[in-house]
Amino acid sequence: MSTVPHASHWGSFTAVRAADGTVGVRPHPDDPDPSALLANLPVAATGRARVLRPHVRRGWWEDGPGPDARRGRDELLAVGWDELLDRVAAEYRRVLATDGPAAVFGGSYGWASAGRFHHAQSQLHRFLNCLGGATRSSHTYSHGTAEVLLPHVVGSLEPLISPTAWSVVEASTDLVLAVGGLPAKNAQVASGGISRHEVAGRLRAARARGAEFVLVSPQRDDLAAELDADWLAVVPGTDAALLLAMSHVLVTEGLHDEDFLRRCCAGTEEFLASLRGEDDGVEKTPDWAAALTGVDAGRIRALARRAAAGRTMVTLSWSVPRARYGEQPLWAAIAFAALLGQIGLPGGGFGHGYASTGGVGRRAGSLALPTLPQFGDPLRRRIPVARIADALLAPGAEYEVDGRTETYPRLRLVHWAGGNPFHHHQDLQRLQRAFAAADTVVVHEPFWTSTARHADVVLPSTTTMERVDLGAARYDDRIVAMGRVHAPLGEARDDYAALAALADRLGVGERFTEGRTAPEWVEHLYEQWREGPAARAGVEAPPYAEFVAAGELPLPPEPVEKVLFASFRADPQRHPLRTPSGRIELHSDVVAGFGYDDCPGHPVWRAADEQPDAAFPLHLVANNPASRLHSQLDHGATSQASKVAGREPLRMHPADAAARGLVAGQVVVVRSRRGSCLAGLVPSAELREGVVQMSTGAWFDPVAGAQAGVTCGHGNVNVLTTDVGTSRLAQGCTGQHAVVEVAAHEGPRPRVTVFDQPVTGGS
Ligand SMILES: Nc1nc2c(c(=O)[nH]1)N[C@H]1C(S)=C(S)[C@@H](COP(=O)(O)OP(=O)(O)OC[C@H]3O[C@@H](n4cnc5c(=O)[nH]c(N)nc54)[C@H](O)[C@@H]3O)O[C@H]1N2
Ligand SMILES: Nc1nc2c(c(=O)[nH]1)N[C@H]1C(S)=C(S)[C@@H](COP(=O)(O)OP(=O)(O)OC[C@H]3O[C@@H](n4cnc5c(=O)[nH]c(N)nc54)[C@H](O)[C@@H]3O)O[C@H]1N2
Ligand SMILES: [Mo]
Repeated sequence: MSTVPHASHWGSFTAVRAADGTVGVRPHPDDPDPSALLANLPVAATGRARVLRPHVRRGWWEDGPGPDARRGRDELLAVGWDELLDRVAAEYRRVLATDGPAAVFGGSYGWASAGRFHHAQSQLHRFLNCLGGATRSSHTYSHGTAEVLLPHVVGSLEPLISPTAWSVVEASTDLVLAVGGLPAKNAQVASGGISRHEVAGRLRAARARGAEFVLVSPQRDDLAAELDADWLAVVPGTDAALLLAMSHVLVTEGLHDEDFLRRCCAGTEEFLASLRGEDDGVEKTPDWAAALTGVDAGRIRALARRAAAGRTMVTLSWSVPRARYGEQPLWAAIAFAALLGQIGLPGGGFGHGYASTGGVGRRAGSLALPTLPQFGDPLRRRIPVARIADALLAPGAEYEVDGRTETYPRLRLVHWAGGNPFHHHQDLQRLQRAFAAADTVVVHEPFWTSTARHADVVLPSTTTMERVDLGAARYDDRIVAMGRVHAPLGEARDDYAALAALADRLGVGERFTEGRTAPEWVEHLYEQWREGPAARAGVEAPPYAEFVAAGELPLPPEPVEKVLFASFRADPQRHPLRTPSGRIELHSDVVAGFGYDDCPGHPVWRAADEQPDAAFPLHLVANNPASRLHSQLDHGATSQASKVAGREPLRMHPADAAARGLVAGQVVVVRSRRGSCLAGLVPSAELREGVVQMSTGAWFDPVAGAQAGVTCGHGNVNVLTTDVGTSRLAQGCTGQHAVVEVAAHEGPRPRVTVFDQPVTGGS
């Protein structure tokens, strides 16, 4: 038996390897609330669903590169690393010579794994930068809309990167108004690693001190039951209307803070005029909002008064803007908090994404971390991250984003490492058509995800447990010496090694590797950090060998009393925000100047284009899963334990189930205008009636789907969602919502095949 320290996005842990090679996982002893996701890890060492050899799609291997609708259906051939990398290098030379680096798409969005050196995107981006760059993507699926809107409204991303610290909320907030909730399930995870899960404890302590909670969400369990929250079961996509009506109450009842508005806000008059309906003829009263949100007008009034009566923290989850017109609820939440006048006071104001991960609000994260240099992107060509299918399908087409008109490049070679677009993107059948339009798709993956299955070239990657690395994240309180738990399975190689071999063939090998092996790089990054940022910050870090022997390096505690925008509030002249006015912009002349009717110059109410109707009467909430990180390790123990009849569970209010004659555990078919999937039914009174919920991340299984007469036989929600941006402003992801119908599945119930080894041939 051997024990090895290791780190993952959902917690630090000790891997225990038994004599027979099986791997077990023990949570870190310092973790007060370890994540159940740890139990998904052992499957990675078993070989199940692992890519064990390099593979190539027969059509590409035999007929050469080019658009091909067989992608995802063609036979895959197991081939040798060298002959395959020779062909990939030749394809790179061809594409670069004929179309230049903009024809390579290297955005490669995705969470990959923890580990500062082996981080897959960092490796791929460094490789591409050696070759002259590539078309990349801007912003994130997580909070891309905020990344575009917040700079216009508050001049920075601080509300989502480092809002008021949890410790301050715990000590000072009277009322937590949680729009989109503070779901414990999401706080299990923090990008790069998390050694102590603290959010549940913070919330409990705040409650014990006397803080009260109001939950605005279609789902009651978006806030722990022990917090005794009042639940406003809002209709999905209507939060902007609710917040505007609450703002209307503050103003009509004189509960707004005129001094704060005068000193710290700009565009107040335009915003107040729009609440009165002077722009669109609709006064934003509680009665108006009640009809849209499903929340009683009296409760809307009472909530606004309650928020004004004490110290109130308005929080908005990242999910709420991840929907059509998602800019509006975010801007409306900021405007409501501005009217309350508590921004910059301890425990008041607003924050975006508390509990959306376990890192938000945790530490200042001011100490720089060990980082692989990427040389800078010489091309600087970006598309909005969630517009990838548009770009592949419509080269040369114009689109608008954040006041600019841009053109999609002609993308020929798509190169992905560390992401799973056939999980994360919307309308997967459209994504299949988009992938068919590429000349070549190269994917590095440890697992046979659907993205790997839609590639021309599949390069088997190691998992973190097969390599040495540094586990560290901005919000975490230690650096973990991630040890190698077991040898690589099959012919898997580190992404670094695969890219180094490709770089060699393309004449940039020396630049890419700087002559170091992967373990030498890890030591080098640590030592550079130790002698640089750590020494400057007074952190006493031991030499690398000692660090590895100790297994981790605790980082000194940081002051965690941050109050967002405190200095701005105290003196807006001396500490202005980086907006044109230097203040919070309740109306933005810049945004208004773009002339976008789908995102005008101040927060407005916009109904999503697609509303429930006779054919598709149910709102679908397609949110992040409790039992895994996205699609990662969907075949792991915790994720598998959540499945119902072998499918992804669909939760539905018991009354909606009864109306359809559906019972618990039944296999159902979920349909939208885009596609259909199987699911396992879970009736639950935790949902608002008329709303169903299905998590993202079940591996897309079109093979089982075809046998069952649906698009996906397993339950990937993204066959149901719409591939459209939030608005012309942010062009953010809108995957959180769709409208659907659910019925009993009468046809065959094929076994889920997507975790099996694909049927392959030999070359
Ligand atoms: N409908 C809907 N869709 C959504 C969302 C939603 O709310 N609703 N949420 C969106 C959000 S917020 C996000 S962040 C995205 C997440 O989307 P992704 O980040 O793409 O999802 P992951 O499943 O984390 O994909 C990571 C992939 O990297 C692989 N991987 C892990 N380690 C390594 C490695 O070392 N090397 C290589 N080469 N590969 C590795 C994993 O096996 C996995 O396939 O999904 C988005 N999609
Ligand atoms: N266990 C686990 N944790 C994760 C992740 C994971 O995959 N698994 N993913 C991580 C990532 S990348 C991200 S970006 C974050 C995501 O963080 P979020 O985007 O905040 O999380 P979601 O779970 O997608 O949505 C949170 C809740 O919002 C509610 N909601 C949906 N629509 C509406 C609406 O219109 N109005 C209101 N008021 N509420 C609504 C839903 O009930 C849902 O449960 O989570 C991170 N944490
Ligand atoms: Mo995300």
